[in-house]
Amino acid sequence: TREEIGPGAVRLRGWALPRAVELLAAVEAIAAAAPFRHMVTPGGFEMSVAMTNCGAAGWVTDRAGYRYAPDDPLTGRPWPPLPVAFGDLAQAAAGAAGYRDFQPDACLINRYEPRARLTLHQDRDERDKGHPIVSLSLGLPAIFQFGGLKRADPVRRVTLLHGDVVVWGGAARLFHHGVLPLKDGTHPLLGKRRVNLTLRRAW
Ligand code: MD5
Ligand code: FE
Repeated sequence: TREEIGPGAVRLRGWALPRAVELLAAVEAIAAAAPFRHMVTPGGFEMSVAMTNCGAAGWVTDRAGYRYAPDDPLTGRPWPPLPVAFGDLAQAAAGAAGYRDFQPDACLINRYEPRARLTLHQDRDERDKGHPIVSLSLGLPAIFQFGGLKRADPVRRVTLLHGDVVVWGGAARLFHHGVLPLKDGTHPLLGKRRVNLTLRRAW
């Protein structure tokens, strides 16, 4: 089911369910080459969410700032390639939401364990903010919050479940958003974890 949850933001409930097992196998393979790690913010805080990337561009943060980088700072090697299936899935989801010809070059993979969270922020490190971001949720449910262009704008909460896909485009592309601390639980496929894949056009 396709629901507009904000201006330009479309949730496709359960859209990735038929592909969940294959997506998770691909994530395992990526993490074997580019392990999940807790990056440090420019302010010096270790993030509670563990991250890795695949694709030509990978999102990184350290004391020097936020940016996209061609190489994994942990291994010194390029990020693992973006699986063709990820690109195809993202393009199909973007198309279903009304965004033509989406060609991602980056996939940030976020791993949440109980209590991990993402504080309210905007995604501003991509060169052309005209491209949407496709987000796929797997594992434990998350309470996602999104507000508006201004940090102080009121926030709405939506629950994102295993298999849900959200395409963030239009005005929502630059809305502030975050994830509340993950509630404890056990998912049949992922155990005590939530994994979110964001497919992006970084460069
Ligand atoms: C997550 N990840 O669930 C989210 C999904 C991130 C991040 O926020 O930066 O890694 S992406 C949600 C998103 C992206 C772009 C715009 C908006 C939401 N929005 O306007 O609300 O791990
Ligand atoms: Fe974000």
